[in-house]
Amino acid sequence: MSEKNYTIISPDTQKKNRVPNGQRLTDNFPVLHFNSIHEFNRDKWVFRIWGQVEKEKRLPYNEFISLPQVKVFSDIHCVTGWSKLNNTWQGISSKEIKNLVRIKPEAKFVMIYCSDDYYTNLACDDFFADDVLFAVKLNGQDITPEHGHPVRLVVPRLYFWKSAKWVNGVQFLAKDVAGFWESRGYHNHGDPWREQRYS
Ligand SMILES: Nc1nc2c(c(=O)[nH]1)N[C@H]1C(S)=C(S)[C@@H](COP(=O)(O)O)O[C@H]1N2
Ligand SMILES: [Mo]
Repeated sequence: MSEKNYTIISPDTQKKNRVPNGQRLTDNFPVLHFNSIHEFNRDKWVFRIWGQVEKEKRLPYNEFISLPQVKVFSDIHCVTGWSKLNNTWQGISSKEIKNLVRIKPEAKFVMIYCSDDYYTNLACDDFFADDVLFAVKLNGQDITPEHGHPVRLVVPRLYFWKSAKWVNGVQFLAKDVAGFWESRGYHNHGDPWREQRYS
């Protein structure tokens, strides 16, 4: 595993006011999901990249965890109103996907899939932002089962429902499709600085 010895700073952490409207700070880390915690099986776990790509790719756990890793310093803003600042995540940059598959030019969106049947949609521009990663560690420790072990996506600039836990796939799409919460009243984009909470 190669590890870069610098940390990517999510730009929102450099704002003078780091807490968006309607949010309050917490030092706790609440656990929120609609289903039960997914159980990790190292031998069965597969990360799949498919859709608008030249050739579908499947990575077993050993291959996925051997990809180059980065660190990202970022804040969390949950649509339910809590924010948690100063998180250092470690994991695989979303940009690493570009080294694994050839993405077709018509791909403009992604759907992120999880082993608990959750899914969430992102524009490629948001997905490939510098501070987006498939995190395996938080503050130097493995991500705990309730927070998404072994892999969770972290999208620092959007509300935390876009940060899918127990991630096991990325599908590239030419047209946007609403995710689990996005098709149940949550905003399609989810920018906390514009309070894009519900649609
Ligand atoms: N796989 C999966 N990821 C998920 C969810 C879920 O139900 N399943 N819930 C989302 C929502 S609505 C929130 S607020 C955050 C909560 O993350 P946490 O439990 O680590 O605080 O996870 C997001 N990722
Ligand atoms: Mo949420």
